[in-house]
Amino acid sequence: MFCRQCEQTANQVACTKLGVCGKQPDTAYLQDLLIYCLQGLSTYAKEALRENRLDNKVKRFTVEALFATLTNVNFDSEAIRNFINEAVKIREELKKKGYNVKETDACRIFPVDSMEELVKQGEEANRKLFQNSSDADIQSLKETTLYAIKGIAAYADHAAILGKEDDSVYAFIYDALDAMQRDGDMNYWLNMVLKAGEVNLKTMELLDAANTGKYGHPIPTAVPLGYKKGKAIVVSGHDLRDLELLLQQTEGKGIYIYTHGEMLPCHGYPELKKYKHFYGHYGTAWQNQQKEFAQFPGAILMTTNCIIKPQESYKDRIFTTGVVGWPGVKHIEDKDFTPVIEKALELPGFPEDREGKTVMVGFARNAVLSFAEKVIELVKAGKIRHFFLVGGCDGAKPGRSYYTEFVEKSPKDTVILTLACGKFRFFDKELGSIEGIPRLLDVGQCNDAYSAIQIALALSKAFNVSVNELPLSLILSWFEQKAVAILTTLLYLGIKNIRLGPSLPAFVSPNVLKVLVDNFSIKTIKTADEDLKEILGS
Ligand code: FSO
Ligand code: SF4
Repeated sequence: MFCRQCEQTANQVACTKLGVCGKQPDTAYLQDLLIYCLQGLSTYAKEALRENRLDNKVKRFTVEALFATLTNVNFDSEAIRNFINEAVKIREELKKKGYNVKETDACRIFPVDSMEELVKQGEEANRKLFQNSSDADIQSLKETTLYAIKGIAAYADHAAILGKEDDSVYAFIYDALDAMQRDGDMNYWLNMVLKAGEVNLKTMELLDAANTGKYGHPIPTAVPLGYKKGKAIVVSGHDLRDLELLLQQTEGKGIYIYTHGEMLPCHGYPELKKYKHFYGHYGTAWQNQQKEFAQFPGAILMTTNCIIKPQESYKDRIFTTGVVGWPGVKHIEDKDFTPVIEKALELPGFPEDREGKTVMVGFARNAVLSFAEKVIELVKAGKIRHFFLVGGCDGAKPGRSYYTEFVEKSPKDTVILTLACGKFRFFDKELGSIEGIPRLLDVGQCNDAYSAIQIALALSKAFNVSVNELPLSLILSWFEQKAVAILTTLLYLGIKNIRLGPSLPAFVSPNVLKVLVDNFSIKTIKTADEDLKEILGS
């Protein structure tokens, strides 16, 4: 296998024997074959969409299939095989419509029945996708585009589930997947990366409209970290609709619902927080799930990334849904969560109440902009010196303690905006407030990066300066492909001086890095002390 799509890739080069994430080589090859088949499908779908003749089911299928190949989403070879077969079936149906396309090898591949042979086809696809290029820079930019597309697909899927779609997003996905099979110079591919950023912004806007349209604008809400005596289900991943359905299906059943990881911000949405049995938050970020789920006395539901190998101690009480999969773990196909509910009722639940700390969520764009005037006043009066956006993914590497230290050491006249699961390194810290404005503002999930961008744009408008001139620094942590998509959006918006860690993507070649440094002054994190000093000048 050869996979280097995420931050924890082996030796910061590539996973070649087994994924550090637990992905088996066979599954990795099948995922590559799926991407390859999606490329072939895109060659026709692109034309069909241009002529407005593409069935919506095909669009939805495409983003789901891409989503399944993100890090920590689907480890089930059988599920990936089904996606492959479906992709080729759709491609053949489109082919029959007689579009005038320039066919590629990926337009002609047919999956074989034997799993062993199918994996061999995947090996060949892997070579073509990742090891065939004589130009490391083009390869690097093609991969950056591919991973950004995977991130876009994840956001597009979330938005589509709530009824928000836009053909321009699908059109870009098909165009880019088709283009990857062809040539193009460095400039062409640099533009493609920036275009991915533009399309991702549009996709995140759709998702923001979908979430706030359906569940209301998040409002500042205190979320208990303790628990209630009684039966329990913990929900992880990112999907608001799955949580809503579970809340509806568990109403009056004597079960408390807890969030885990990136589901924490769900407590801020009016249409979700109205459920009395939607109690609190359990645990921290995804990489701690094995320990945390083992201790949870109820059922567990994984709605999207990030699942990691379920331990024997909870394998019979964890469930997947949507595009998530793990071999041998019960998958809820039809959103009837009865098996999860029955399992929770069988299990002991928490034996007593435990009062814990609380954390605040709900500082998305609407809430923050409601006190923007006060913030501007405080900035003008010198009471707020600087804003930091400390956001992004969490992960297992020790270098990530940088982010905790950075927040702990940030001076008292600075405000920290945060989003995504990286915040679990400091989400329960008491940072106090500045004249009533909390110093730590949780904007939401990684899926809410759009909200953070809107806050930055509103501040830049209020101060009549560009975002780059604001007293704002972006301190980002990345892990998987949604973060790649967000990064391309920040580049598209011309945001400079981003500090990125804990390490640079292995798929960024030295020349591509040079372009990023020369044009966007992108930096890797140093130490918290050094970076704070460099930013604040003291
Ligand atoms: Fe974290 Fe995982 Fe949300 Fe990522 S849960 S690491 S960017 O999938 O999605 O922040
Ligand atoms: Fe390795 Fe990340 Fe790929 Fe998993 S997703 S195989 S950890 S690079």
